[in-house]
Amino acid sequence: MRDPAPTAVHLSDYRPPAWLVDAVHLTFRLDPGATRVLSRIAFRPNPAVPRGDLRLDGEQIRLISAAIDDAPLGDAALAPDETGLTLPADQLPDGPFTWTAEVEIDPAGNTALEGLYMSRGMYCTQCEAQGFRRITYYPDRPDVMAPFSVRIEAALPVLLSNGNPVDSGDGWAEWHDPWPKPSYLFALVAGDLAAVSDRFTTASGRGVALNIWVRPGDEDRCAYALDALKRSMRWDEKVYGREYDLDVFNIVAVDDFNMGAMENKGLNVFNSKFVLASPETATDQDFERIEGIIAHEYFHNWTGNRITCRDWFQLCLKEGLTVFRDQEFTGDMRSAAVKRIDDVLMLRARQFREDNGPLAHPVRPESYVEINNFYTATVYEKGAEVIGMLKRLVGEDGYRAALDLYFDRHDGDAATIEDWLRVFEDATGRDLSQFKRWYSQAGTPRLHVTEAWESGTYTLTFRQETPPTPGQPAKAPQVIPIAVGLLNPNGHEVVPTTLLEMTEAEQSFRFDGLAARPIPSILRGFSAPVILTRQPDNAERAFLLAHDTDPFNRWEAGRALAKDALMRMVTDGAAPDTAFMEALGRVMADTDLDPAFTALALRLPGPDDLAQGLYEAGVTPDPLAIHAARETLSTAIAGAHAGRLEELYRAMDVPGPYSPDAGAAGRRALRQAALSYLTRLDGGRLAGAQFAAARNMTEELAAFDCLLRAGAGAAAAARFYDRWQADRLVLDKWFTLQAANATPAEAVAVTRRLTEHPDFDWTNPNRFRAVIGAFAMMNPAGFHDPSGAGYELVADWLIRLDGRNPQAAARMASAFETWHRYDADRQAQMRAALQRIRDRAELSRDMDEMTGRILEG
Ligand code: B3K
Ligand code: ZN
Repeated sequence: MRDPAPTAVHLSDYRPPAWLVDAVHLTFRLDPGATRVLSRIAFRPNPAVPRGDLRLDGEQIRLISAAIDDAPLGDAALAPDETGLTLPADQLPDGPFTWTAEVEIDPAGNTALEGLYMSRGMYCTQCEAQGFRRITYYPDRPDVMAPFSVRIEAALPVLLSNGNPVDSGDGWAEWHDPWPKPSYLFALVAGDLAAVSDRFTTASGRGVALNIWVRPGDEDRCAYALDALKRSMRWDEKVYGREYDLDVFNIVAVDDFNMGAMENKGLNVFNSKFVLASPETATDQDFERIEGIIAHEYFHNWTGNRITCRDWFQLCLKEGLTVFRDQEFTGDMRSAAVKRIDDVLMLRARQFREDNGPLAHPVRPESYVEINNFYTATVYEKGAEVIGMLKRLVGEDGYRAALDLYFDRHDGDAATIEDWLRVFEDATGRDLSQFKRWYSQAGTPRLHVTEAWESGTYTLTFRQETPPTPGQPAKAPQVIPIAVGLLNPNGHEVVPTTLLEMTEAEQSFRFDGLAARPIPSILRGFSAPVILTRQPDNAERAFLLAHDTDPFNRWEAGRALAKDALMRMVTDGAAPDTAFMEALGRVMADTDLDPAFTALALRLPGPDDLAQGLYEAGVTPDPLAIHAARETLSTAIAGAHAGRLEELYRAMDVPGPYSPDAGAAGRRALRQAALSYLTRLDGGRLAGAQFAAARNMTEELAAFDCLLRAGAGAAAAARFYDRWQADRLVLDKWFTLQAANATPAEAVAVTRRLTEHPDFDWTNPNRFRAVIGAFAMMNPAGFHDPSGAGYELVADWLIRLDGRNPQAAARMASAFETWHRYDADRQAQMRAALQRIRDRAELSRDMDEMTGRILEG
């Protein structure tokens, strides 16, 4: 049945709860098809608001019985609707009372993977954002916080919930979480699991037992996650003064999971992809992501759990801040410069794309139909950028003072963005009312620059403008921190990084006393999430690539050269730009550079980045032409630098046992970049040799990738499959690379064939993403096939998935968010595919909202 007519929830309608919860006791009698949940909840009237009804959310659960203060409620008093039940104020006791209820739920039949569900024989939960209401009747909103006690009964060896273990026996276990928490942080896991354990002593001397729970057999793949956890715990103590606050910290790896991981208090649940790693099965990139996600979920213990969100509109309060914190952590563990470049690549690829299309929304949205649709790049990544800007504006000390105040003032609270900004104002004396627009205005500001030079004075004039976004036709000027440095024509820095604070629509900044007209390095470190429209000539870009002291802008200059070369190839049929290739040669020859940085410089702008750039420049992008230009330029680079590439390939070999550290990973990244160019010259000879002799998954997968791209991957694909068919996570990579690398002409057929493979278990979110997600997001030339067959294929699968797992399906609908960029035929095909999804008889609320917004925006 189609979901009931979706209604939007508005931030402006927020009302505090009429009833608060003092304690929650839950008993679970686990059974795959009929789990019983007994709840005992102590309610009391919220003294801050007038007496009111008590609304208990509940969906897809069968109410068996309920009582108030142990007096059973008859059927008449209990009339649940589709989404819960309301207990009218006049039928409730005047003061505190206890609600008890027994309900039955069906974990095995729960394919949405929200609430309590089963993953290959294991029980697990996912409650954020609104999954708890599928477990029992409860005020399922983040501003209702309570301590939880949980008893689990099941004939399974491992029974876990939040907090500290209290007691256990044969077939049962009890847990108590003393820290008041909202229901979205509740978790339960039960199954046949093995632990890899360690201990951590906090700065104040508290001993903490650390466990990573996995399926028996996976124990040898947990060491890195465990190490990353300990480093995260220490880092949060050192950098933010935050200690862990329970006796145990449990992490569980689950195979069927809709997202990356979940920060449930004391019991993090992870997609197994972001826990399990060994040198043979995981790449350097996997190791880095595991480190970052382990840190992210751990950091949520303070930014998210101890201080949570008042309502879901405040999601960026915990997500933007926690992303910012995990970015800082990775920057400290690895290279800060390389991390910044990686983050900006991701921001532009995902958030700018979102911000410049029909799904654009503010970092703090003002309304939603399905909150799960708002776990977006804007809330997460732009949310983190906004915090980075705040930190730049108030400085290191101001930031630390504000954060200390935040933790002091709001520990135990369900807080808002207003609370967050107020601690910065109180700690630093700054007025942030204009800055607050970053939270309410959607869209990526364009920053235009003009320069003037007159007798020793150099003036930069900036003009900001943000294009209209859905529901927001006009924008007011925002506070833009612009980090600028100036170089003299000899390449020496004459003005070191200076932070200009732009607050007006148009504003000038003067630099006096200069001997010669300087070359500006603007937006150093990508100091604000804006699009700088300035198009310096290529000589200036090459100059900055050679001399800028800011590593981000140095890389940015190279990227601008590459982008310009590619865009001219696409629009004017230009030949590969020799000046760009020479500049790249100089980067390759510079042995002072961090290999990880050089590897990034060798990576050409991605197809989606180019499509965005062309559209921005008023040109309708043709994905096939973009693909062809990238191919041609890559081959030209290989030809022009064959000797140097071979030398890099040899020099960047990392001998000895594998270590995932940043230094070794950076060398391997550069070596693989060289291999991918060299494959264009030798048809895959070197890649074939590397594939045969690979010492770790990083080498094996990179070689396989090169062979596929060279059209010489059939034998490698067969071998890789034979070797790894029993390993779910590695097999996902096998699927992904084939869908992502198929040539434009073959991509639809290849992807369709992959979906017919016996190992294509589309009900597993990782596997579905590995094939359909990879095709739709990583193979734009295939997805945008002029016949429309790529859109059809993805739409068919989204229709199918929507019936089973609406959240995962709706997320992937964003593959269509770029329809407005393309030619009339493609636009019509993309819109028709979206419409076909919408015509589905049982369209989910998730998908209804996503496709509706994409089509209307
Ligand atoms: N907070 C979770 C995301 C939950 C998504 C719900 N649709 C993971 C994270 O951001 O850490
Ligand atoms: Zn998070």
